[in-house]
Amino acid sequence: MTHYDLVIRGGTVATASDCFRADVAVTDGRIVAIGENLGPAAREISAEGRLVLPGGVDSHCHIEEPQVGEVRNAETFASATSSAAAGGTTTVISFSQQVKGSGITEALRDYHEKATRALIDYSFHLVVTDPTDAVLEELVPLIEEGHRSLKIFMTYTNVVLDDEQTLRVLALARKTGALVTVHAENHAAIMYLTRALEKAGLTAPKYHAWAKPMPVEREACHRIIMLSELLDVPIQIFHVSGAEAAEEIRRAQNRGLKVFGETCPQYLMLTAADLDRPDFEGAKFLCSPAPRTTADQEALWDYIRTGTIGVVSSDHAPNRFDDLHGKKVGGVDAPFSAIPNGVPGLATRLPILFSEGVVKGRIDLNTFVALTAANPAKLFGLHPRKGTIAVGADADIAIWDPERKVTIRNDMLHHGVDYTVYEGVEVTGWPVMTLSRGEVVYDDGAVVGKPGHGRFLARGPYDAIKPRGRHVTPFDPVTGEVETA
Ligand code: DUC
Ligand code: ZN
Ligand code: ZN
Repeated sequence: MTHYDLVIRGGTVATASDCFRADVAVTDGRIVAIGENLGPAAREISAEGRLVLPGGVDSHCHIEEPQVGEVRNAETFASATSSAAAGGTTTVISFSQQVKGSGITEALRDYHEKATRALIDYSFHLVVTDPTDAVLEELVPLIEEGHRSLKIFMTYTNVVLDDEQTLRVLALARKTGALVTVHAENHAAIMYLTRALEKAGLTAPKYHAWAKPMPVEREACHRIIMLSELLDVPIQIFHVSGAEAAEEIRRAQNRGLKVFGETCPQYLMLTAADLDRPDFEGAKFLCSPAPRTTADQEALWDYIRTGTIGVVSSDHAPNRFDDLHGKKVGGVDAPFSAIPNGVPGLATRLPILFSEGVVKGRIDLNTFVALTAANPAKLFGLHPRKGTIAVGADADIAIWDPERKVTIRNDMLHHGVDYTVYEGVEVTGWPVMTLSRGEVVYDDGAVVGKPGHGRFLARGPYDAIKPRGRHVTPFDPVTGEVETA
């Protein structure tokens, strides 16, 4: 007689806090038992010599976003989630865009429709580009129905918010219970530097890093921290690229503020020198914030180890390279300011971090699980359903061969992009099987999941988004109340 739908036998289970040898039993898509010598199951998978890890939670990826001008997002939900699964990730959080001047609801409904083709579970951040009274009102029921995170930009023409608009979004997040995620760079400074570089004839991809130097990121981090402190709203700062920006977050955290930091593998692996590769190849590495220095990379590892940076996401930005709707939208002589920003990374996020982090001794295995699964799940209200191996959790599991040596090639990544910034990089450790709610979606090189298996994850109110209840003055600017002594 079988007891379970599935047992994964004899692996080393690792969570954000523990590491132990055990069988993991699954029934109806959930983990129902963890222990030694669990009873028989309809399907048995041997994990001898393997690691059994929670599937990754990638809380920052750009998937099937609407075309902007001539620039096309190279993924569908089917391709992007295939790629995620191939890299051991089982949950993605992507972005529903508000087109300035139009509402949010319709775009969100369209986006939900597209996402029904996902192979793995997903949730959305709502991008707010135009926080008018009407838009803010429209957001309330959308947040309440489970879209518990907003995204705002401090740069990029067409989407940038000024400080007053930012405060309006922060206030709404406090009132309704949502986390605000932030792209932090100083827009006016970037525009000024870009124009000055163009005037000087310095327009090759490498000058992207000169138009967006660290001070523009550091200042924006400082400012968004100040604005969020004024209204007592938790925030996450996206894609921290180096020491000075991370230091702003550390100082805020030391003062007790709920400011969370994220970085991405590209900031641990690339430097500004990569933008200087010949034949327009530098465009492949162009992302914002810009890649920095090797000293910044080492500093980021320190900020990861000490917990200032708690999440490593991909910021998967699927612009094809050899494509007039991708990196070459402005031609191969285009100035850096006309090159779409971003690098792909859904499939490589976990193997790069495992190899560079765990195998090279920079972080331990529990920290790896925390950074890539447990922490993003907690920060975005998905824990303990996602991000851990525990009885009652969804059976989202990645089985790893910790010793497998793989030379990364674009054609093994199952994404819609025609390049990877890690082409030819050798890593140690690779996921050999990925399960989403107990279904195998990736099996040793082959994506075997079905589009439509993935489900939307509605998120209720949760701990990380609770305000601290402390105000800069006795006046709470969000509620209008005055504290009495
Ligand atoms: N920067 C962004 O802000 N978004 C997508 C990719 C990138 O590099
Ligand atoms: Zn960004
Ligand atoms: Zn992004």
